[in-house]
Amino acid sequence: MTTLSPENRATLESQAIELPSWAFGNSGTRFRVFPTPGTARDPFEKIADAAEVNRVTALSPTVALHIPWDKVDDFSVLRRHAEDLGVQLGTVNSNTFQDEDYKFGALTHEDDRIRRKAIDHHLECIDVMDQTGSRDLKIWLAEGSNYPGQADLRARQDRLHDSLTEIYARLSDEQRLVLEYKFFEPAFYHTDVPDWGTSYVQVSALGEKALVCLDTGHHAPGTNIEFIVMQLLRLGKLGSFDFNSRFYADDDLIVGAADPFQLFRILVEVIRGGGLNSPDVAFMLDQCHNIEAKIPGQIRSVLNVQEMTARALLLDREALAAAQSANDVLAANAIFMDAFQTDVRPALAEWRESRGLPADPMAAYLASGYQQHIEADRVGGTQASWGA
Ligand code: PSV
Ligand code: MN
Repeated sequence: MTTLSPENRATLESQAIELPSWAFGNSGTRFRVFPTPGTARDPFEKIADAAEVNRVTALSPTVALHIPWDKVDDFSVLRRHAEDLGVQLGTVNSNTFQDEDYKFGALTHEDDRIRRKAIDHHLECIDVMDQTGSRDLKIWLAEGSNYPGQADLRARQDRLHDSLTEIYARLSDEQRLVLEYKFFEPAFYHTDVPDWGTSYVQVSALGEKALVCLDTGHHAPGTNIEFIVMQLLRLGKLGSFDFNSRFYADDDLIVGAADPFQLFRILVEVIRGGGLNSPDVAFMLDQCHNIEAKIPGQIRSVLNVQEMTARALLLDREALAAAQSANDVLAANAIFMDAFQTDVRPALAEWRESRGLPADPMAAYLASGYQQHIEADRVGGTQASWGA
């Protein structure tokens, strides 16, 4: 059986993967949102569900919020609720994609009134961060156009810069802004932040507290994502990950499910670039569980990241460096594949037990009775949903 060195155990013990509150609400596609028994009905219940994931894995000490989905009267009460359950509130996500006013843009809008409204929404998100103790404001913009000629691409970049400058100015010294890019959807011809280069250009113009967020589902098929990871780490501008996996578009499936090898390659570059357990890089999930049970779906996700991290830590970097400098193509590739092909599951199970955690967190959750409890208990009210 493969064993984990004390050094690798220490690295794995510090690993933290933030959970998205919205993973615990119902979701679906534009065709149908499916309800599931026991789904959380408010942010308090979402956080309780997230805390279950952390209880059996010790991998997810923080939960990201989405505003206004997770708006509550008093965020200090939500914060205490989280802390009582052993977790903390994390990244605050803004939302300018569900308001009628934003049909033609938000931070890029040509109408000053609408742009003002969108900027104010972000300032409100920072007010929330002050109360929750969150460090990061994550901005994803659903802005763009559907038809060539529809929009002045250049003017929109300039307005985006102006809007972001105002939002950035409101951040405290401890807070950061991360700008997420996505090459299409909901706009189909152009989006205003389509790629890492545009995000990099925009955040670089703001200052040190502005960084790029890389969502693994936001690239054209075939994109070499690990190259982007390498480059952003090299530039000191990788602020966070939104992990998920995809077969076709922005599928938001369980990370590591569609392409485990890609996740491995990404984590190899994360480690190579000093991004693992670095305070500068936040690891988050951005997923939806449309048809599978949500809490086990999140457990599976964080375990997938842990497993691939363990495999990436096994990479014999010295041997790899030697093979690379000798231009020994096949030896280098074999060393790389050896690490990827290693089954670390028994070693991880044994290590978990040695720390007083369940060897098999999925089984422990299913045996805990929590699922039965929420299904019986959460009757009535409106189940939380991805906006629908
Ligand atoms: C957009 O597709 C996105 O990746 C952004 O992060 C949003 O906040 C999130 O999905 C909503 O699920
Ligand atoms: Mn995302």
